[in-house]
Amino acid sequence: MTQDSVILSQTRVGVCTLTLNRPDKLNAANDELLLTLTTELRRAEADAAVRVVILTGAGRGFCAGQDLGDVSGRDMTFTEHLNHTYNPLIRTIRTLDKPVISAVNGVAAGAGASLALAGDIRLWAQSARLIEIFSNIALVPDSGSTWFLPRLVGYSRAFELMAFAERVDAETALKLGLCEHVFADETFMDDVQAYAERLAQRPANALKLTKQALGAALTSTLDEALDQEAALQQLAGDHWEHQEGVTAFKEKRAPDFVRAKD
Ligand code: T3D
Repeated sequence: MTQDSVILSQTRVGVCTLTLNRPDKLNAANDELLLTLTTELRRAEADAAVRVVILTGAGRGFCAGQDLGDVSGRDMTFTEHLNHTYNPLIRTIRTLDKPVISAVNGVAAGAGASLALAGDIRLWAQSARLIEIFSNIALVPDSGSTWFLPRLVGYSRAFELMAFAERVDAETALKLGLCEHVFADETFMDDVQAYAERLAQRPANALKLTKQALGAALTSTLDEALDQEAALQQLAGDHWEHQEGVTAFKEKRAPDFVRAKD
């Protein structure tokens, strides 16, 4: 476990857990937290021992968005600040060549809601809630919320959630498709770790390329997506993982995508 004042990092069985660590403020984000988190994500990407990354929060919150105590006297405009901190973080999550799980253990508000939505997979604790809270302080949703939310729930529902800063509980989030699974609070991080370890057994190269293909397809035409699939399939097909998958099928055994080598 590496211990930092704002981000805790621990790697176990191929799974790196990065924990936002400002529990007294529900992990509200200051610049140090945002920049350190981005650096830690890149570190996890470069570490061959890491196959899956979990983002979660210490204490009872996931992330309460921008630390509002940290704003006055700032020597950056809003635009500069977003471009310096939140936007690189969100881009890093979405382009990381490993799956990122948002493990939403508690309230996710403002940019914290964006962070909760940014993961490739979103797992929620029963008591988690998401609030597009920006309009309460007369700001525009940022850090990707305007991109993520309408794609998940449709334009008008997204607008309503943003306009009224509605609280979305876990049951509603599951119905709306804001999360894939909800786990009991008591066993949440054990359940998330077990899920992540299962994901870590899957073929890492194929998942990296799948993430790339899905990311591109979200903004492409069908023709472009077909071309992209054809190009990426070559990279997947040439990789040892593919050989292992086919061999395992023929030998009627489970494939070993972690230890098998070319
Ligand atoms: O570049 C830019 O700056 C623009 C980017 C903007 C991105 C954004 O995220 S804007 C949105 C900022 N976030 C908020 O407006 C959320 C503010 N927080 C809340 O409304 C509530 O705390 C929650 C609804 C999230 C949770 O409510 P509750 O009742 O569960 O907890 P609480 O008692 O309000 O908070 C617990 C503590 O955390 C409390 O401190 P205290 O009184 O015990 O010492 C509270 O002040 C602190 N806290 C919560 N959120 C923030 C925070 N401190 C600083 N900044 C926060 N965002």
